[in-house]
Amino acid sequence: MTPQNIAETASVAYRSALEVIESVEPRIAAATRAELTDQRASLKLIASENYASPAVLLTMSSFLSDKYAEGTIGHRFYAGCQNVDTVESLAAEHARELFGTPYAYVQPHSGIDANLVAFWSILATRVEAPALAEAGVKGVNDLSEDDWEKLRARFGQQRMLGMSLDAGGHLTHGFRPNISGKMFHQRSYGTDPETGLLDYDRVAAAAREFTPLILVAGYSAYPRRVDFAKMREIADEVDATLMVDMAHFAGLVAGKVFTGDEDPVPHAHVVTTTTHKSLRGPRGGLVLATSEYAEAVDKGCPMVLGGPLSHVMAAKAVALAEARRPEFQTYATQIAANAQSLAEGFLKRDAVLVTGGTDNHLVLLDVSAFGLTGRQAESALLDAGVVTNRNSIPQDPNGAWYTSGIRLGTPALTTRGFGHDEFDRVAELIVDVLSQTTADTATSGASSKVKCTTAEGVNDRVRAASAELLDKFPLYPGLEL
Ligand code: DSN
Repeated sequence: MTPQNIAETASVAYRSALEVIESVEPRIAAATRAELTDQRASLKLIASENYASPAVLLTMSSFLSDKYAEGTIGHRFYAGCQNVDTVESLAAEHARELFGTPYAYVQPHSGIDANLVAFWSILATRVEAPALAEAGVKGVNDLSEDDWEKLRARFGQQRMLGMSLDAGGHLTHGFRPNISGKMFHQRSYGTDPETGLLDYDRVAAAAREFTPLILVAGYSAYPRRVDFAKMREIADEVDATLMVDMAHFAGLVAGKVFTGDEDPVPHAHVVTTTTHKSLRGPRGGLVLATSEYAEAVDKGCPMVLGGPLSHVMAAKAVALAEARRPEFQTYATQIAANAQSLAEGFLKRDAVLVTGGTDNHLVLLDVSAFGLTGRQAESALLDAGVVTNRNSIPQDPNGAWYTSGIRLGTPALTTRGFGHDEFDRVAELIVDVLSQTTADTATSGASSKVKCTTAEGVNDRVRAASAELLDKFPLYPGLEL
């Protein structure tokens, strides 16, 4: 099918679907239409968002949703799962081929779920299996009450080392507000206070001192690449399992922008990701593992996960098939090139970037240089039609709620077709808004970190300029609701 045929056929499919939905709950049909209108009209710079293809989106709207299929391929707790087996096998095969890994598990419903499966697989392999062997039994039901209590105590003693939140790490890497922080004793490694860059000697020193069971690498707000070969050396030295959460940059791995030591798959024992960020698939997660951990990962449902979302696994298969096409490599290369253009656009306008730039898909702008908190910058930009999210910067004086940074990513607008000139213009528009926004100093306490005012006329000017850019690169061109 040509792109034009696809758009026309998808238009018919969406219009028909919305008419059916409208007959039951018109407000849902209206909100769905409004979401497309809003997404079409805004500059989407949230680093973790993207636009999936009509093929991916349509795949999720199917009868596969109605089937229960707890268990794994060929080994389900329900009868009649032959089609789900086909779907899950295809998604796993595409993932294995795309990432060059012996084993892929495509059931996780999200990134958090994928990480929970990974944590469980490491605990099962490194804590539970040796305890069962020591006791000379096959399963936990065969353990005596005493041995069971000892095993439970051993689970509670395990340690995890991950990147600190303000350096760009993720909440699920052992932080207290997340279940991972309650499961593990946690310590974090930060970045060099001068450069903002990962310092592998510091990571190694922290690993030697803390001797974690799990060394977590990966980030959601670090604008640089990671040397996973070095991280593996550190893990091996302290007998830790290296787990990489590549949720943010999976598209750059799939698209062969990150290769060699920057590709986590050959180096990590377990790799997790979401499928909807730079990978441009449906919302969901997946886990890749070496054969040592595969058996435990395969028991993710019902150990950690509820019944698989078969319609979403089908959409993962479609998205992964797309990511195996040569044009996905072009797309991934453009994501990184566009992040460079965005960073250069800021730097030439004297804005301050954490680490001084980027070499992945995101840029972290320090908005304290504009006299604003991240919260103020986020809302000022939103008023001008620029969708971003606030984010902590290293040693952030404003904490994780108000923050001093704005995180900006290029995957979504690259999907629309933006290139160097457009991202330079985006930097110009953002600097235009932020340099003409002032914090509301008349207020005190929390309000002083929230309230701000943008000079008259700026928002209208920026909205008009954005509309001009967006009109050149329509979202889902030809798709009419
Ligand atoms: N919510 C994702 C992000 O924005 O980075 C990660 O959880």
